[in-house]
Amino acid sequence: MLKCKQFFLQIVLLLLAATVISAGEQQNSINYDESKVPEYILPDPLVLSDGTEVNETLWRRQHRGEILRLFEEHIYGKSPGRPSSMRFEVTSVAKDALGGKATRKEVSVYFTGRKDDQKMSILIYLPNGRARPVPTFLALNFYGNHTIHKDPDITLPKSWVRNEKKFGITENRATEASRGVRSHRWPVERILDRGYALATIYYGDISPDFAKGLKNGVHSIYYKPGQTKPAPHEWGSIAAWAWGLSRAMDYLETDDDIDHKKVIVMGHSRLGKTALWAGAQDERFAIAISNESGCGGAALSRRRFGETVKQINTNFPHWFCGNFERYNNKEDELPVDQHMLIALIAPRPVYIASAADDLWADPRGEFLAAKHADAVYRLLGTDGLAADKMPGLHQPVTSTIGYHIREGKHDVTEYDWEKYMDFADIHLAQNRKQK
Ligand code: GTR
Repeated sequence: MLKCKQFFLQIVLLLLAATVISAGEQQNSINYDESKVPEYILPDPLVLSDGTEVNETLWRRQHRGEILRLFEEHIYGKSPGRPSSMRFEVTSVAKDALGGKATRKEVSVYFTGRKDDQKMSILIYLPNGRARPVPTFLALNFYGNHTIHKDPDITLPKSWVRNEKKFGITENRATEASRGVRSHRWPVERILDRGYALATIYYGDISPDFAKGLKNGVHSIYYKPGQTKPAPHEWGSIAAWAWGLSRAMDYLETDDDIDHKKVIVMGHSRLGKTALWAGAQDERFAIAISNESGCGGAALSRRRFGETVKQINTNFPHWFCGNFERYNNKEDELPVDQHMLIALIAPRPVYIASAADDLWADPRGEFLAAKHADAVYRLLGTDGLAADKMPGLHQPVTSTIGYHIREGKHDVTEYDWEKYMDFADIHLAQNRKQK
């Protein structure tokens, strides 16, 4: 019996050692040293493969579409369009929410038109006492609409939620315990005071964020009989979340309280990647904002600094399309890099934000992608990015490509929001007097 126990213990120790070594190896293979960034050549968004230089007409008529298709085919996967039978239902309107400051609306989007099928819920806060329609921030959230504010009347999501003990989520179900737990990332009152509306959706309503979850979310509406996962060129989760943002835009266009020419799509981290992809594909978004989106978002993949293509495809195999795996450790073979994603948003304003301690997301790579999108923005007649060098901490750049890096870690702070609203004030040319 004793021998058996010792044997068992040895096996456990061996397994443990193996895990530590492989975690260590993984850690070592992540580069945080600027001097070790390999040399790389970025694809030029303004030169065709046969050497032809792209002028404004060629960009607008042809080349923009070609680049968009490369991102679809190799990175995010192709998404379907607007479902023909989709329906919206305003399920509640409270004109005296948040102590009278706001009108709160909740809207159900039934993707197939059927109430008992796939649906998402949009939570909207409109500022009271302001002329309508109002410009609006649209952003997905990570744990449910009820986590962005303590407001007791926000409906809890019914879809799968990631377990998080500190938020009181244990059985993949939202509970009362998580009301307001993420409110520090959502300065709702301040957004309203500055004359903006906020629309938010729980991203899991669109597609639950785990590899096997692609069976359950909106993907399932589109599978052919017997299909259980997307084909290698079809949409992964990020594309599905971006698709959800476009469906929200479909609704916002019908809502007279919302200035649908002034909808700003914003997101943090994986949802920052999503906001950029949504902004790139859907030209109805007036502004796109990426908060620390990193690898597969604003950061250049070829730098291989912090999170790499291989890391992200290994840890999150469902985020991108199957084809993206071809580029694990082969970043130089990618037909595009992320500066071209930003360029797809041109000439609409775009804001890229980094945090100094968030090296995993490669702040310098995020800035450089913004910088290398500048040529396209200038070709289309804007002032591009008004910074040659990476600015210091808390020195926001507010040209048509905006950028800041703040101190601190991976998060969304009030500082970030203030800068986004300043940027929106400038570029939507309104609200300035009312601040
Ligand atoms: C990390 C991931 C990042 C970023 C982040 C997030 O684990 O490696 O690319 O997306 O998650 O979304 O919070």
